[in-house]
Amino acid sequence: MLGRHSRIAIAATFSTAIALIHAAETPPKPLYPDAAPVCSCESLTNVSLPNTMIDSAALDPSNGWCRVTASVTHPPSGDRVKIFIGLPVTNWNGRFRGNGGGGFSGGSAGSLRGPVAQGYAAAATDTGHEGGSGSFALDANGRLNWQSIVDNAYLGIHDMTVVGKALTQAFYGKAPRYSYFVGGSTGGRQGLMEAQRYPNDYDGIVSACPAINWHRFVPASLWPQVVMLSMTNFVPRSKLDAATAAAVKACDPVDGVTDGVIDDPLRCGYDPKALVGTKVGDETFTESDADVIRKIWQGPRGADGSFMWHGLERGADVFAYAATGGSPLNGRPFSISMDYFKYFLVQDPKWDWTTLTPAGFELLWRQSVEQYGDVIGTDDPDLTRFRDRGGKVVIYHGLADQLIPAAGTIDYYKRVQQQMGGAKKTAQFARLFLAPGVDHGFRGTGPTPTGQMEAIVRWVEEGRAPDKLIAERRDSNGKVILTRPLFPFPQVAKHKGSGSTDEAKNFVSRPPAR
Ligand SMILES: [Ca+2]
Repeated sequence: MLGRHSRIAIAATFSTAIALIHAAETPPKPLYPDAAPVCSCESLTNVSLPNTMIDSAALDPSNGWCRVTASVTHPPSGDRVKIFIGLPVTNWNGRFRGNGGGGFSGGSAGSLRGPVAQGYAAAATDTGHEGGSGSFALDANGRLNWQSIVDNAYLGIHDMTVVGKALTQAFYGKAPRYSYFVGGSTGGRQGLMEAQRYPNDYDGIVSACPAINWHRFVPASLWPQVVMLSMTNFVPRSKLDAATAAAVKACDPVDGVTDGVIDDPLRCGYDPKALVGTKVGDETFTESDADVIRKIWQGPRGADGSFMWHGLERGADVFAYAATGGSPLNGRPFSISMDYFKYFLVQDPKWDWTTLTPAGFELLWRQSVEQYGDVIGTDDPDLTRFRDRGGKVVIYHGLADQLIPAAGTIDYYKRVQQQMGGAKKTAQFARLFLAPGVDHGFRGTGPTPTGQMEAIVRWVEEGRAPDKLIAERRDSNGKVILTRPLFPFPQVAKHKGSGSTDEAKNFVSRPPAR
């Protein structure tokens, strides 16, 4: 029987990756020390904004904030983008903060708690539909609902930002001095979409494990199932885990520190054929098993061998996408990928994925690139307008991400560098930090990145760019037991050769080994 709980945990990871961002945050200092509301919370229902309905505005008795809900529509469509806003009554810090969602969920009111407690005027949105299903892509007649798709892809977050800032200004009598967007996974994608499409919305963006390249990587995430189905070999978790463990064992020491973490998985070429003939539990690892795992790591390829998309890095948990179990063994596609095929590509909620051939998969993948690239791809490297208005962005990604291959984010960042005048010029406003050994929720054998929010605030408000982030591991009592620096891509952290490998100060920034 397949572990139902592990599937739920993975889905939760996809949407709550960003929760970790708040863990070690220090509240930023207030920009307007005498800031106070200039009107009652309830009176915000009278604020008039185009195509916007203020549904409610009231003090929340549980925490004393002013809570507002609003809806935006786009005539002649009858769509309804719901917006949640939290305004601190006593300790507004002078800033606005937009908060991202996860998976197909645009965001939630629950995400406001942390930011508002820190004094931000904060907003989130459902981007036009409730819940985490992709079914909103089809209307009642089973046809593509483009308004709904566009609301989710980019328009909802922009609406949220416009309405959120306007209500902030109405409540305090002055506009927020700085605005930040923070999100992970889909939220990371939403942040970069804002930089690409609405560059005036935010001064600073924190984009964690961004679900950019959506039109390529989301359909690509069905690839492990396509491989196993077409080879009639659903590989059990024990063998997938054995291959991951063997790859880690082989490539871990290459970075100079044997700690169970592959610092640079993109240069790990471990081939699972080394396992062929060995025993994994009661079973023998076969040639075909090696083939399946090799193809999952490689990523989807066309019938002619052409590159389609990146696979998972060695060291990432292959089981997340394979999800094999049951008797006889079969696989279960990742829910977001499955919804995308059903509602966006095949446009048939009853579609049976087990009818899919590699050729059919390739066709649907190409349809995705063609049909949705401009809408939700979020891979436009031209950030000129964002840079020119003074915008700054911190992107970070776990190198053992089991849901979004980090290689896709690296690929995007390199294209930004190319488009924006090279590595140096790009580093003046956009930096990428790769975190070895951590997954989509920034958990794992490696330490968890911290201080991203402080980094972006310092960069935007004081002009001090982050030269590193510190990743840390804590024990069960919350005590920090290991720290490691993360340097801006492409630099990597290299142990000096002396001193504890558990202390960040013993690592220096180096170009990656080639
Ligand atoms: Ca290592």
